[in-house]
Amino acid sequence: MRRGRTATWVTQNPADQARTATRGVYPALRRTEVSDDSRSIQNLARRHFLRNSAVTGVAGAGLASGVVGGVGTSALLGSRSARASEGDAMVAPGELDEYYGFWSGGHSGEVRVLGIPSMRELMRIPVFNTESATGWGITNESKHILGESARFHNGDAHHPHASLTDGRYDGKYLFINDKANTRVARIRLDIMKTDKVTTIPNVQAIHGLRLQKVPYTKYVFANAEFPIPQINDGRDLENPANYYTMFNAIDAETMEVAWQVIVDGNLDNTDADYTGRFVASTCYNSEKGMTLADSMRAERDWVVVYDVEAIEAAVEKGQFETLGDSPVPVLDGRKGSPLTRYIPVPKNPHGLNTSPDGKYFIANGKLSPTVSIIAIDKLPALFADEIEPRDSVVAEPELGLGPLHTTFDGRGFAYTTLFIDSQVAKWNIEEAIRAYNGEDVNYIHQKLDVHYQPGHNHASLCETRDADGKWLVVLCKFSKDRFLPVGPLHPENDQLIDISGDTMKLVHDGPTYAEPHDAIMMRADQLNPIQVWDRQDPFFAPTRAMAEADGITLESDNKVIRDGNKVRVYMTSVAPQYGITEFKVKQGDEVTVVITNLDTVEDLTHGFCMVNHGVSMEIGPQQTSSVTFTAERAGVHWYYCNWFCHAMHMEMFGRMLVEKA
Ligand code: CUK
Ligand code: CUA
Ligand code: CA
Repeated sequence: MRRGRTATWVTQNPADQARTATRGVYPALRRTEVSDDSRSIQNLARRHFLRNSAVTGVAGAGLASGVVGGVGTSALLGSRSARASEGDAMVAPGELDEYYGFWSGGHSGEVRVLGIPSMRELMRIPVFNTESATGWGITNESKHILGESARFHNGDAHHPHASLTDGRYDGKYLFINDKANTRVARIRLDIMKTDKVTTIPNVQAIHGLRLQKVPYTKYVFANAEFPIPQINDGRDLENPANYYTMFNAIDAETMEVAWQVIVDGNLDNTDADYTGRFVASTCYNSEKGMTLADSMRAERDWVVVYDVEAIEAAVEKGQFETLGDSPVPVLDGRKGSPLTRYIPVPKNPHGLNTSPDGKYFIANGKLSPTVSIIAIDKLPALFADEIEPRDSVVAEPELGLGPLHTTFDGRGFAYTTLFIDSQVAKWNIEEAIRAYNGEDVNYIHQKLDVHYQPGHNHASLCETRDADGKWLVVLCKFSKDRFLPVGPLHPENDQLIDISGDTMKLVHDGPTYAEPHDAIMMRADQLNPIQVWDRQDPFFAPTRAMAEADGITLESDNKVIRDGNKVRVYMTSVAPQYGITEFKVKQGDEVTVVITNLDTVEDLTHGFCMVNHGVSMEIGPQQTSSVTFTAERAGVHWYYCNWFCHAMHMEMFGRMLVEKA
């Protein structure tokens, strides 16, 4: 018991060091009375422990292991006892998690599925990356989905969000942005595969991404971050005054861009409201600076609010232009436009979060120790020009240094990450509004050290009406000393915090790779993925169409079809055998191998790997997968199954015989 506690407190020391070290980087920031005061209880406790535990932290380990019976290492004991003391974060072997977590894989370009609260990684879903195991970016099906952007092998995924109906997860889709190559992707949650990828025209670097919550996810809203010349064809290279970026709405069903709105400044994060009418984005570079210094010049930047209904009406009336070859309607939402309003907020704001009661947009100040609370019910008056933009800001509580993102427990509390302080602040929204109106009320209820430099945080179901205040994940950018060292590149540290009680309790450290940025959690009962593919699944419909044109029945035929120098090899697979174990082609032929897995058993996936050809793919139960490559070299080339499927899995092989040209 004691050991777990001690370990936690001892390792908090570097947080102080990190805080001191990073403070110098942000000279514009000042330490506030509020944050010091509100931390005093924590600080006292921590200092008390630190004084005593610098020694006992190490010595205590041995002591504790003696007491408990010398089971395993002291580190293991530490985490076990911490879990035991915090209650139900432990999910026993064979038990299932309560929540799905969907994690961005950051600049790995993928999405990961976790179980919460165990934090076990359940699956990886390749999206913008090329992936060896499933053949994503290698198979014809994935290349068809990636389209023209299949030539890119990198991605930078930040914001995974799941489709909603009436403000609740409907279990259909997950969407995610690619900042690196200006894309938005959709994942089908029934098969947990990417099924659409759209490159957004006329803009560069899709960053903030959120979904329409009400009445349903008709649109995916996506912020393009960097202003560029319009049209970006070599004109205005050295004339930044003519650079603009755009706010984008993508039709969630067709994944085509529905419309784009030109804005002033740049665009960072975004979120939608619970009426379906308003969406808001932060802008950190209202200065339209081309350098870091320029982008920090103003004391206030802004939140830009979009009136979706007004934009739709304008599109309907044809009040738009198109740019270059792109057919997408482009509307002018710059200052003075009836489609937008610009609300000044301090300073280089970052995260933008809608409270689950639908009342507020909260913009996180980053270079200001404050967050700005915008009352959504004042926005109709703002768009009617009955009030000034700043009149919609109903409070601007000081929380600490470097507020980046805020999440909610559905009980009136908000949780804001403080990047520079390496803390999460728990505060009460209504109390913060009362304090802003002059009442003497301490709206900050707790600050918890996290390890270290947190970016996003996300409480279970917080972006829906069902926010349940059970678990909070905090995605820390630095892990420093929290894990065994693995070289100069460190994992990030995604921490799980129990927020079901009055105080936040850290229950798990989760190393993750390549900066996940953001994550969501969904109740397990809100999803129902299938176990075996539907033979009519649209995922491999183009392959089925090709087979039909060749007169092939995928479910039964094992045939080689020659079409000039193109060879199509259609085969089935049943564990542990391919339907064709030998086929002959000529050197230089373009070979397409199409495999239909006839096994119907759950979890019985086959693979196909052609040795020395850079070819491998997954074929799940009842799935059809295909891959095309050139038979460049004469000789014998073995192929084999690379997903362990049967006792005779090693024997699941065949030969491609390539005749000399
Ligand atoms: S961003 Cu990375 S911590 Cu791309 Cu949502 Cu804030
Ligand atoms: Cu089929 Cu291994
Ligand atoms: Ca700025």
